[in-house]
Amino acid sequence: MKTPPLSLLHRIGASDVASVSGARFELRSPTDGSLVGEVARGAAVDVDRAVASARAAFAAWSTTPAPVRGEVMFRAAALLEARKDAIAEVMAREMGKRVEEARGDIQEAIDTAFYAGSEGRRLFGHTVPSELSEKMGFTLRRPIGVVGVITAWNFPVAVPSWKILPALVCGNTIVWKPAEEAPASGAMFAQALWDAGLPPGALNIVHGFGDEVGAALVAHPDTRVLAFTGSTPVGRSIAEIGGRMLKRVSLEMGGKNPVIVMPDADLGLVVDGVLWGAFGTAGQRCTATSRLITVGDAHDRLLDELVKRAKALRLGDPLDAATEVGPLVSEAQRQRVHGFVERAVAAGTPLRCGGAFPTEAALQGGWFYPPTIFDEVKRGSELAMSEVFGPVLAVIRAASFDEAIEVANEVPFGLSSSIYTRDVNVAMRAVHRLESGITYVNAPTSGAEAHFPFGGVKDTGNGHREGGWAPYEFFTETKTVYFDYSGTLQRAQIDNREG
Ligand code: UN1
Repeated sequence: MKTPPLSLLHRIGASDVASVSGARFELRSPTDGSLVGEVARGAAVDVDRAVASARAAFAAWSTTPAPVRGEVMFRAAALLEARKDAIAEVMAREMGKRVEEARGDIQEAIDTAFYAGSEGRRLFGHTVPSELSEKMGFTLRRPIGVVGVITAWNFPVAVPSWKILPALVCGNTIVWKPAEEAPASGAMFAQALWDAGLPPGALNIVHGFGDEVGAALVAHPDTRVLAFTGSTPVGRSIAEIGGRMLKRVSLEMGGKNPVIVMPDADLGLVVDGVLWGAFGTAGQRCTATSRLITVGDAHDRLLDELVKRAKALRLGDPLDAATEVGPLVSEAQRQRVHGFVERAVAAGTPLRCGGAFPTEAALQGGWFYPPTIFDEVKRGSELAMSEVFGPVLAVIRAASFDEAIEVANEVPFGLSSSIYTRDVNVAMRAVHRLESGITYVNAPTSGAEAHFPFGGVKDTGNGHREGGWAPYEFFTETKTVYFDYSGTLQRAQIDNREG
């Protein structure tokens, strides 16, 4: 099954263009190292052109009626549906996600497109009585301008859709830097929008690397809004630069998501949920389950079965339907993950499975890493505190519910969390006490749906949410309108106090 390498260019206005410098980079499959494509490698000058294109497109797009903007989303959703298999295959080839999960990634964008399309017929403001007679007030939402979007490789279509589709429905125009590890499926997502009638320039793409394209996009005086998914250090620097330039910045960053298992939990359900949460997408999710906090004797009744099932997960080609865990995205990522494992082993942490590069001949061409479980992980240790972004689960014992909550909350991140229990009182207490933007009850830490707010607290985010209704606030400015139809000067705070 040899597919010819792709050739990806930037998209600026209506044209596919090479970099001004002519530079390109290679996109290689993490499964077998084969050449997936060659991609234009952008720089600041390419970003300048793309931002100019987005600025030029703003006048017409921002004054297109929002319901009409929404109709583009509906048409794009239909095209994404029709192209789902083709995009999923490219996604699996370029970044190693299993095809079934890749299809889910694209479905999340389709769901987001339907939501965004219908939001074009809402974009509600408020109507509020005035304190003066024959006067009223209301708010409306105005587009802001050019949005710079920078996204990660692990959800190459879903996560960009969370930013790009609401931003467009709100009337903004965009310059997007897809992740350099997954630009091809991203470009296919964008193509659906253009084919759906999105006018040239409303969405521009500049491919390339963070320090060359991302940095230029962040520092450009004409990107009034920045929306980023990636690491906390990069997000922090975007917030610093954006802060100085008074940009609006939305950040979606790391996680160290816990599952708490109470002794009364349905342990079969826990095992299924933890395997999916920890090893789905080879653990390369912001929402991955990376800590399993067991309360009391749940630990001993759970662990052997969990380890047995983790060992049985089948590593392999993400395009093969029988595969349960695909490769990691790159050699650098595999080395990074293995570094965490080596340091934990050196510290004497009991390794229950995984922890070494696979030896099977069929897996030698790619960046495979087996599901890895460490037991008796110490509170405060590196493995208990740091995001690994790979298939590595840290099991931590807690003596009580209170201690489990303390453990869950003692990391710098706060994206997702979960508790398994049959006791509704305990579940509701956990919901209120867990420091995270998302909490699941009797379900794993991954599984966000497109119509709910998504985002985290502490070092995971800066207070914004994607998904559902939240981004429509973020991507618009509120205008307050006072409408006085009295025909006289009415002074607020003064004339209504005359008695
Ligand atoms: C991410 O990992 O950046 O809930 C997004 C989930 C997915 C989205 C994850 N629906 O895991």
